[in-house]
Amino acid sequence: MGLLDSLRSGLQRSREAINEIFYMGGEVDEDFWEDLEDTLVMGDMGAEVAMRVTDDLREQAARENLTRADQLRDALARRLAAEFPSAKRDPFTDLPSCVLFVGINGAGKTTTVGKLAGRAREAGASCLIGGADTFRAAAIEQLEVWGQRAGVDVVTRERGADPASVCYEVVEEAERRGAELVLIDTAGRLHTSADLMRELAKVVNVTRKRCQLPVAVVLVIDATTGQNGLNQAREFNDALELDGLIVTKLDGTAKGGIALAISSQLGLPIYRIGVGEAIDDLQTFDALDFCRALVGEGM
Ligand SMILES: Nc1nc2c(ncn2[C@@H]2O[C@H](COP(=O)(O)OP(=O)(O)OP(=O)(O)O)[C@@H](O)[C@H]2O)c(=O)[nH]1
Ligand SMILES: [Mg+2]
Repeated sequence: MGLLDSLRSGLQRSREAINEIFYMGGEVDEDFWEDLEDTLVMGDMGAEVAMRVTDDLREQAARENLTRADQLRDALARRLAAEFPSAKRDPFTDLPSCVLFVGINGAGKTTTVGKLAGRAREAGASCLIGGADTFRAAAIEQLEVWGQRAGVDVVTRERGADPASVCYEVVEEAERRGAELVLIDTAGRLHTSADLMRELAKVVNVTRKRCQLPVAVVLVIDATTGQNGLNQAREFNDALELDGLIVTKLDGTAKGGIALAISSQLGLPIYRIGVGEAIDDLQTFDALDFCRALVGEGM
């Protein structure tokens, strides 16, 4: 299955709901607009985005005299795509760079670090992985397995070590080696845990201060989290001033709309999307491709 296909099948739930309104009667009437707005809200996009997009599309339909629903499908995809802010800088290709991965437990941070290290290695960039998850049992081993798979060295310390000092050492080692891309994995934590968020802020501050490479802080978010994802992202952003997002598990039964809600409401670009558990299951985010997969391209 191609990458776009796995995204398409992952976004099936959203697409089926949207398909329904596009095929109900085929006519664009008052019911159509109401159903469209409701469907977008149900797809986790958030009421604000849903309303704004529906209003704009309604204006476009009037202006261009579009009366059949099927004429509006691509316009909807384009309008949704316009909600995503684009990245000023891609921290994984605009090198040198140091990236810290943060997020709640199980979001896919470690896996994403492994996938990105594999890409960097393939592209011939000198990459180093830092393991600042000294908290969870077996976290270091898991990261080392990914390092081996990707062919990239992992710098870490023993379990229980202070994560901020691990980052300090990772950055020092990266400088010694002249690494162009440093990927630092951190321990998962709930956005509601004040102590752990403070600890993470310290990790970020130390790295930003100590590192001479441009530092990006990336929130890894599981697309299947639904509406709670927006609260999560807001808390992480308030505490750490995020640079951007990576949305994982878009191959699952995700509705996908949460990616749009977070990116658009917090003004954060999506750098990559995860579409599976294997090393190659990572895609560069393309807003229009994503929205076409979300909306469907007609039959
Ligand atoms: N289907 C799918 N599974 C994924 C994806 N990314 C990660 N996973 C799976 O999600 C689970 C958790 O991934 P991890 O990378 O360990 O997540 P983490 O954020 O590092 O977790 P903690 O370190 O415990 O906070 C693993 O089983 C991964 O294989 C993805 O894009 N698609
Ligand atoms: Mg992890």
